[in-house]
Amino acid sequence: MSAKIILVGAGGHAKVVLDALQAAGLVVGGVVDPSLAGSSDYWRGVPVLGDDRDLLKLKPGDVELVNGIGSMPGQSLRREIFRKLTSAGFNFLSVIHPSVITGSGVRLMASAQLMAGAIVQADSLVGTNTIVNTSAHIDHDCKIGSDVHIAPGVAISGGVQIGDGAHIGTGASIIQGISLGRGVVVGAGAVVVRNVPDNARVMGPAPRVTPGQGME
Ligand code: JB2
Repeated sequence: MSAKIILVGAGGHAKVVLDALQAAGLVVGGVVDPSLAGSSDYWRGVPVLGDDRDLLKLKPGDVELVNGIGSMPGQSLRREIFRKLTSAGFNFLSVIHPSVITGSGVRLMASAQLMAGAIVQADSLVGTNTIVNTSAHIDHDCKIGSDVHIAPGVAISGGVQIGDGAHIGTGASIIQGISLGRGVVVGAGAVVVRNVPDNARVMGPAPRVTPGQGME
């Protein structure tokens, strides 16, 4: 009998991950989230098993986990939960929405997640526990590190390297051959045209808001 799939977390990112799993024809047997423990029997049709303490009562070999926690700059929960549960012997599945396009030679590490519309071209690598979010595009020969979040609509050209723990904000663009260091944060809509050192920030264009004229 195949191992039962359990989703860790039941927030916004978990909804997207659950949809991807179900679109791929997989059955999610349970979800653990402190916000649901003791208050709900089901979440989006998935049985609520409780919180992580209830998960830790299970035998790691009987279940496959999926990381439903997202990540934003400064948030380490997704990484912490992945490390805690893998240290406890649990295995995390990678998630690939059926609409994803991957080229030849693409390598996905454990718990890498490719959401709907993502494209990863030839010989690129997506690191452990990394999210390539909705409609993000990664071209050939890129190396995306672990615990990275490539936010929706990001465009990354060929030969780009992105260090562990980086966050590439919604709709940002990175030209070919650029290296971004560990922990780099690229703001929404930014265009990166030169290398970025560890932990540096590249901010996008400052939006300019002008007061509305009301209904014409
Ligand atoms: O220790 C925990 C824990 N701490 C919080 N264990 C488990 N199993 N779950 C935990 N949670 C749960 O994570 C919270 O109760 C909550 O239900 C969920 C976080 O949901 P939230 O909607 O706040 O964020 P998210 O992580 O799903 O999504 C973030 O990242 C995505 C990439 C948001 O910023 C999204 O907008 C973004 N798209």
